[in-house]
Amino acid sequence: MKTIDKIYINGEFVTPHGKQVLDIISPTTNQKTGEVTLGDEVDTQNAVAAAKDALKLFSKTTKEERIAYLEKLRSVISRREKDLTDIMVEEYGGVFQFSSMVARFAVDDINAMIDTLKNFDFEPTTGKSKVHLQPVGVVGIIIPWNMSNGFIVTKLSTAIAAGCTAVVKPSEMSTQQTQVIAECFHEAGLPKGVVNFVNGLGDVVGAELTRNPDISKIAFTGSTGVGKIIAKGAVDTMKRVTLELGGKSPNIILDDANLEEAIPTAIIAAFLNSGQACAAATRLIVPESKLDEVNIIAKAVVEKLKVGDPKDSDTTIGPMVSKKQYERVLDYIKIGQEEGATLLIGGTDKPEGLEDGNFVKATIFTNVKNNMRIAQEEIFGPVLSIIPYKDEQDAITIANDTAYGLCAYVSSADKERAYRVASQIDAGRVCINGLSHDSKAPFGGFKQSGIGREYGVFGLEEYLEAKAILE
Ligand code: TXE
Repeated sequence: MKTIDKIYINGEFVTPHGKQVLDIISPTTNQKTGEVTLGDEVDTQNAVAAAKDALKLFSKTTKEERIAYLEKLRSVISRREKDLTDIMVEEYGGVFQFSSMVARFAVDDINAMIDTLKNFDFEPTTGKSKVHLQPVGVVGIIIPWNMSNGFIVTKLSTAIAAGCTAVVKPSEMSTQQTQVIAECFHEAGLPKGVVNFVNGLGDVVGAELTRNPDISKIAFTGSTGVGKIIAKGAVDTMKRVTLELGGKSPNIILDDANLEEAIPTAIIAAFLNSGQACAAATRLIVPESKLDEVNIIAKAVVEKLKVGDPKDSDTTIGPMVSKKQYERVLDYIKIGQEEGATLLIGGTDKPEGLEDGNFVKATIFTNVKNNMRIAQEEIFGPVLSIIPYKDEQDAITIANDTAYGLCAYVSSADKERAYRVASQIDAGRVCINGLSHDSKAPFGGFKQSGIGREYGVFGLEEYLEAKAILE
């Protein structure tokens, strides 16, 4: 049995003031594997006070000093890559391949931030004036469960680069991962109070961070619904907000694409992190004339995908994080059937031999209309909608006909054509011919996928205030 009974405030692992205890349940077996004691408003206020105090000195550090902290952090995280991977697999059933990639990307992201910082000018001249870019202050970082450590590292390394201090509230479903990541930040030897971690509920710890007047900015990743609550709450004290929210990413297969390559890649992009990813390419938009061919290839690919134990390196789809999430995904599969979409493969039955955990069959609906709920709402599970289009313009119209705009994908044999189509899609990141990651390229959403950008220069500027000094 695991016991998480400490939170990290002012450089120490301390017993929380909060008394509420939550069971930790394995998504693979639905058995209780441990308990976590949650922090409360008092713990949050203590953490904010520590971060506010630490800000006095940390905001004055030189960029060379902050680069040195990030380099130390990089070496600790690199050394603990395996622990970070294993805990993701165990805690929320993240499949091994994906979890190890997230741990590796954490190191890449720190590297990219070090490089960004080296080249960043904190006192640029604009017109006749000198501009001072100074840390925004104490940042409240609120994180979901699905790529918890990756999100924490990206946001905290940016905060540190900017000279900010922070209080992190992870999801109550990722407290074990947070324990490991907090140990990494502790070992990196940052001054006391620069980073603090408080486990707790959204409407307790998250809400306190959102209203606390000593917090200057909230950096949030999570659902669009909670993002709206945070944005409304933050406005009372005029906090800056960056919100990285949900998505319903289109994947346009142009008529010149090699389907034997594009469709298997599209399936991987749809079922990324068992479909529990904001960037998942959940709407596959294909030429009407090639729908039958696409269906045959997609079905054959999914028949070979392994749904099962997330520890196995050949598993593509692991369990849903919780019973609640499992039921939500099944509800959407039923909705798809009621809406009249054709179930190509998968469905609501439990995969054979996996009756105990929160496992869902890899599911594809075809002949989906873009106005169906399964094409408009973020399901957050292994459910893909194949939507036929008439011509290129129709494909772009369908891609943009969504409240979201986080990511998009375009496949074509002709790169220039793919770029031309990409430039017409309303999304913060468009990948051509498959998934890719760039730790310096801006990441964030158009429309209801969010506000602001992360990574590189764009991300760093979100943690800074600009002050013009005129003579
Ligand atoms: O996210 P939530 P969850 C979507 C996805 C998924 C759904 C639920 O559709 O099914 O969100 O996942 C905290 N004030 N995405 O539960 O509920 C909460 O405790 C302040 C998309 O993880 O948005 C947690 O720490 N904070 C997304 C964090 O907000 C509050 C990633 C996220 O919780 C709060 C994950 C409040 N009132 C889920 N209420 C993506 N873009 O990847 C909750 N929280």
